[in-house]
Amino acid sequence: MPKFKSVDYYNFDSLLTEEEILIRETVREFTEENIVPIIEDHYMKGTFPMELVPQMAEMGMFGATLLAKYGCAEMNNVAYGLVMQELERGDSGVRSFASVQSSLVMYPIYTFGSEAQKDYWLPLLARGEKIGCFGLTEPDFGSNPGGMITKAEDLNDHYLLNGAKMWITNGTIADVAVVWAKLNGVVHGFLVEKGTKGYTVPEMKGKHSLRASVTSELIFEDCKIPKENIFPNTSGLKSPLMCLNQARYGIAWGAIGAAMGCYDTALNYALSRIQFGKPIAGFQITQEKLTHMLTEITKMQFLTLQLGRLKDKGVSRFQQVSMAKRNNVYHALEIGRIAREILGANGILNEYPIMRHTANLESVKTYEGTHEMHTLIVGEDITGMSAFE
Ligand code: TGC
Ligand code: FAD
Repeated sequence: MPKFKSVDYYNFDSLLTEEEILIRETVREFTEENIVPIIEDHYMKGTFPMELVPQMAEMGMFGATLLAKYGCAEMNNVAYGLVMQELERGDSGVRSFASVQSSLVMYPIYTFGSEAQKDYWLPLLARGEKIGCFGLTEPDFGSNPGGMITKAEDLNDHYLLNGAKMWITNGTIADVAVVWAKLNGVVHGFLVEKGTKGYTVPEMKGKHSLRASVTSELIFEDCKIPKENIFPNTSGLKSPLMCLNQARYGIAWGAIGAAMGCYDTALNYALSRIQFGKPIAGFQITQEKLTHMLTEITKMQFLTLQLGRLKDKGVSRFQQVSMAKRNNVYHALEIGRIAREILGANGILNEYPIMRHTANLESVKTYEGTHEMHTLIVGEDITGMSAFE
């Protein structure tokens, strides 16, 4: 297959700094050399490519926006977003791994943790020597996490944790889980370490999507959690929702990468596949498809760049993050499906990345708030009326 060519129809790069471009190019090369050659094999086997983790850590991909004193790269949010874009052009599972480690594990430790929790965990997580996961969703509470039933009791010298989480990315391979549970009816965050008695982490099997990613249940049966493992600085459900903003932001960028991968593959294929005596790229219907794909990618780029700039200034709002996650994943999935059409039967083969990206995006559309949840979040913002209940 021809080497991936940058998708930049509107001179998007002129809005980036040299450093942002350099970071993007470095990760693009990493993806090309290290993810693309191995990912189909992992996807078919249903395994996560752990061999990528040390190099991802070395390149500063974990907790990339956090402080250097914890071993992090102190990138701005736009550079971080571009990293997510390039990783997801490789595979949504690899981007998910980096998202969870950064936005859902390191961010809450950094934001809500004690000094001791930060000093101990952040450097280890940044170096990829420890892996984390984030447990919010429960079997009976997905879109409505506020209803969670996982419960902690204060037994003076420790907390006792009971309950279950489901659909947890990295669960089985994680050394530490950030677990959200109710203590006296209020949501709090706890660090649950691998090996804690009563804590089991069965891997969930049978996925047709995100196969190169570990997804697990977390089960807590009378787990004794040391007192020092509660986050001291949380404020109810709002705290896990703040973590979701970070991850949703990364997903908005990541979806652009998956869409670019599908578009680039479809364009190359259309230029070389001959039917009725000419390349299928020369038929009007194919051109309409390519035009639609490129237009949507271009719109995504500008929406997300502006969101990143607002975030860097500290003025982005969570509803804006919802709009970008909703829009970009929706159109990335649409682009994946159109790309599959352009490749005809070849579109279903794992020789091309399209079916994998498209299947992955089905999960991405659901996790971190479903498309419908983001519609209602923006809808409430516009109208002042909540339509959740
Ligand atoms: P609600 O009353 O609306 O909110 C409670 C308080 O939180 C505030 N808030 C937020 N703050 C920061 N960021 C956000 N995104 C926020 N959303 C709400 C809100 O203003 C309120 O503050 P205050 O001061 O008034 O108390 O809460 P609700 O229970 O009605 O929930 C609303 C809803 C639906 C928006 C929320 O529950 C939601 O977002 N549901 C979707 C659940 C979800 O996204 N789960 C994701 C699980 S993690 C995951 O999927 C990881 S995938 C990992 C990977 O592999 O990449
Ligand atoms: P439900 O909430 O049961 O929703 C089912 C359908 O009903 C959806 O279409 C939804 O939009 C719709 N719906 C629900 N309520 C309303 C309403 N009020 N109005 C209109 N429509 C509504 N969670 C974590 O905590 N950590 C993780 O690391 C994690 N990783 C994941 C990895 C994968 C591969 C997947 C698939 C999920 C992961 N999740 C994780 C869980 C994910 O966040 C949830 O699946 C998601 O929030 C939706 O919850 P649900 O699947 O229970 O769907």
